[in-house]
Amino acid sequence: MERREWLIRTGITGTGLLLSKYLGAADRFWYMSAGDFAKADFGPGFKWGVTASSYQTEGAWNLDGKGESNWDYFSRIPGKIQNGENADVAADFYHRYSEDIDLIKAMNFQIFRFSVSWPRILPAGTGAVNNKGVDFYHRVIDKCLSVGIEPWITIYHWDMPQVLETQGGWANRKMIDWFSEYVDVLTKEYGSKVKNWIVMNEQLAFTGNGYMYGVFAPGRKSIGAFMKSVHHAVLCNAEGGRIIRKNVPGANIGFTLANTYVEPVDQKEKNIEAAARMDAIMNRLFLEPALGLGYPVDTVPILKKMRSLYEDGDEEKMKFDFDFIGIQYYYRTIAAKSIMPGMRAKEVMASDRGVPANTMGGEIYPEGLYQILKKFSQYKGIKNMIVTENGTCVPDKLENGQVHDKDRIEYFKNHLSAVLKAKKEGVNVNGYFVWSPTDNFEWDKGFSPRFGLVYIDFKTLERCIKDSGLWFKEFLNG
Ligand code: GCO
Repeated sequence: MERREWLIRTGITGTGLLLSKYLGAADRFWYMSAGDFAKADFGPGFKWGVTASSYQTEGAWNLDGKGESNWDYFSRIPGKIQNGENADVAADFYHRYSEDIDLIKAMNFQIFRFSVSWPRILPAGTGAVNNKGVDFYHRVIDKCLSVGIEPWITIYHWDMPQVLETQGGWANRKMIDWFSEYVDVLTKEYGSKVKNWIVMNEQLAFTGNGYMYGVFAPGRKSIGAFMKSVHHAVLCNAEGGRIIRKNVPGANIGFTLANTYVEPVDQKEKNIEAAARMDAIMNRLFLEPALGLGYPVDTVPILKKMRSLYEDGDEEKMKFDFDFIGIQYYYRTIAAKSIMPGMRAKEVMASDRGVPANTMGGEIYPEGLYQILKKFSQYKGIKNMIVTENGTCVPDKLENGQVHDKDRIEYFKNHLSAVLKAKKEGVNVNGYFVWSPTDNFEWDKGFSPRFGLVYIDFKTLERCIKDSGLWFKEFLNG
C-alpha cells in the first residue's frame, strides 16, 4: 500500500479529470455477485493465512537487549509520522503474542506470516547475538506450532539496525555481508522448526520510499542512493535465498512484491507509454532480475545507469530459483504522462476519478488482482504464486464491543472471487494471506489506517474480532 506514497512524492499529483470511462464502472464488475463460492472451491491444498510485521505490531522497542532500529530513529524525527506517532508500543505483540495467535486460530487461519526484527536479534547489526531476542521468536514459533498454526518467517520487513543505516544502509554494498550474516543466524536458529521463508518484503517500498522520496526510514531523497539500494536489495534477496537453501533442508523460499494493476488514463500513446513505465517500476523491477531477466531497461531506459553499479558476477548473483513469489495487491493505479524526469509517469488519483477508494486513497479494484495474477502467470520462471498480502483500510467504529466492517467483508469477497476466477483459468495461485490479523502501525500514516481483522483500542490495547474476522471464521470453517 505504501508504494503509492512512492508515486505521489514524485510530484505525481492527480489531474482533475472526471473520466466518464470510470463513472459507469460498477456495471462492469463481474465479481460483484461474489460470495457464492466456498473455501472448498479453492482446493484442498490452498493455503489460508494472515500477515503481520515486527515494527508495525511488536512494540517493546528497547526491551530485552533489542537495538535501535532505523524506524525507531526515523519515527522520532518531527513531521515524519502522522500525528507524531511511533511504534514504541504499537500493538504490544511482544507481550500479547499468545493472545493474538489464539485469535488467528479462532478465525480458522492455518498460517501466520510474521517478520523478525533484525535489531532484536543482532542489536549492532552484525556480531553479538541477543539471546533474549532469539528466545522471543522461539516463543512465537512454539505458540504457533502448539495450536496447529504454521509459522512463516519474513526475514526483512523494513526494520534494520540503525547502526547499519548510519553506514548507508541499503545504499552501502557492505549490506550484502551484513544481510547474509543476519540470514545465516536466523536460518540456523529457526530452520528446524520453520520451513517457509520469505527473504524480503516489497523491496520497492523500502528502497523507493526510503531512499528516493524520504517518506520512509531513512528519509533520503537521492536517485543515486535509490539505484544503489535497488541493486543491493536485488543481490541480497537472491543471496538470502541461497543461504536458506543451504541451511534449511526442504525449505519453501520466496519473496514478496509490491504489486498494483496499472492502466493508462486513456488510449493516447503518451499515456499508454507512461503506464508501461509505471508497470515496469511497480511490478517488474525486482521480479525480473530474480528470474535472470535483468532490470526492465527496455521500458525504463534510465535504469541502464544501474550497470555502473555492477561488480564481477553480479548478473549471476542477482538471480535465484525461488519456490514461490508473494503477490501483494491492494489497489489499481491509473497512469498518465508526467513531465517528471526518470519515470515520467504520474498517477491519476482515485479521488479525481470518483471511484471507490480506501481511507489511504487507493482505488478499490478487485479485478486488478485477477489481472496481476494473469500477468504473472506468463513468467515461465515463476514456480508458484501466493497472495501474501491483500486487505483494506476502512473507517472502523467500535460499537458495544463490535465492529461492523461490511465494506471490508465486501472487499475480501470480491478479491477472493478474483483469485478464484484466475485459479479456475489455470493460474498457479495456491494461497491467500490477509493483511493483517490485527490493527497496527501503518508506517508514515501512524495508527489511523486500520487494516486488521481484529480491532485494537490503542489506549487500552484491548482486542475485539471485527465482523470481517468473524466472516473468515465462518468461511474457513469448511
Ligand atoms: C505493504 C506492507 C505492509 C503495509 C500494508 C498496508 O505492503 O506496504 O507489507 O507493511 O502495512 O501493505 O499498507
